[in-house]
Amino acid sequence: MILLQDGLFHRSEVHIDIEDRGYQFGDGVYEVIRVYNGQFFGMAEHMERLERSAREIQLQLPYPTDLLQERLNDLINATKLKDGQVYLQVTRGVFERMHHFPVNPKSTLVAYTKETGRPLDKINQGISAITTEDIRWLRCDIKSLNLLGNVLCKQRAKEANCDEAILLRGNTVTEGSSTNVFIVKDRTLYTHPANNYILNGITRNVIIEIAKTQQLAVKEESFDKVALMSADEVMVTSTTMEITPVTTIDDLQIGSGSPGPITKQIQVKFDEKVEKLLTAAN
Ligand code: DCS
Repeated sequence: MILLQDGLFHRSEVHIDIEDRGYQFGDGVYEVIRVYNGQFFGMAEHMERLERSAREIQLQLPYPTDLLQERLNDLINATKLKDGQVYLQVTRGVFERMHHFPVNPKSTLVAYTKETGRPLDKINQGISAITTEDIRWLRCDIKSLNLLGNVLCKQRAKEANCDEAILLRGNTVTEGSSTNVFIVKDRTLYTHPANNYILNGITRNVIIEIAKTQQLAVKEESFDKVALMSADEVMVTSTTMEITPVTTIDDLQIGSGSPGPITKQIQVKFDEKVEKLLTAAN
């Protein structure tokens, strides 16, 4: 089942126009929300970020986010989704192709579910990454459908047999192609500040909260490639990758070469939050 505007339909019944501005311009915003045991993780934060992204591109959501939450609940009930994710996007709707906004646009909202387990192998063993130039635009804080820069960077990683591309704007590490990046140095976590150069990840903020409860210092400060490569630990975070250690970057070992103690400590606390949902009766 697919949520289209405010109704549920079978996929074969859903028609997206070739002149939908999402299709032609990437003119829209999206969210990926994790579902554990049939329950949304961080729903309020995702709705808040969706509203912010929409506001920043002057896009009107078709209805308020409290209603949207109800519809998304209906969607996961209808699809009986237990473990997986919901992909949701809103575009500026259908109009004869022209760059500027149409008058009175009618936005298109689509959401669908996908069953996926947690990437436990990667979470436990770590991944390798490359560094590559951050070729994206200057409003990476907006969760826009325009992902070509991210796509090209991720493809580079794939061609190098790596799982993630860590992006460098000049000499500054911004984030991953689909993740936020944290480094640990002397028991302090560093991550790029939440400004226009990165997406302010929901998982990123959960990690910052966890670190604080663990008496670990967190500095939302930018750091350079030397700091990245000489970090004690590096981790990438996202809704789908959760907290994944990075053990090799550009073929060089990071820290001990295996997931580090601070990363593991934060993972344990993150798992406790997930476990709460996994054991909740519903
Ligand atoms: N940075 C970028 C560029 C992202 O695309 C994402 C998430 C993140 C950071 C992490 O944000 P969350 O913690 O809120 O997920 N990318 C989503 C995506 O496109 N697929 O999965 C998650």
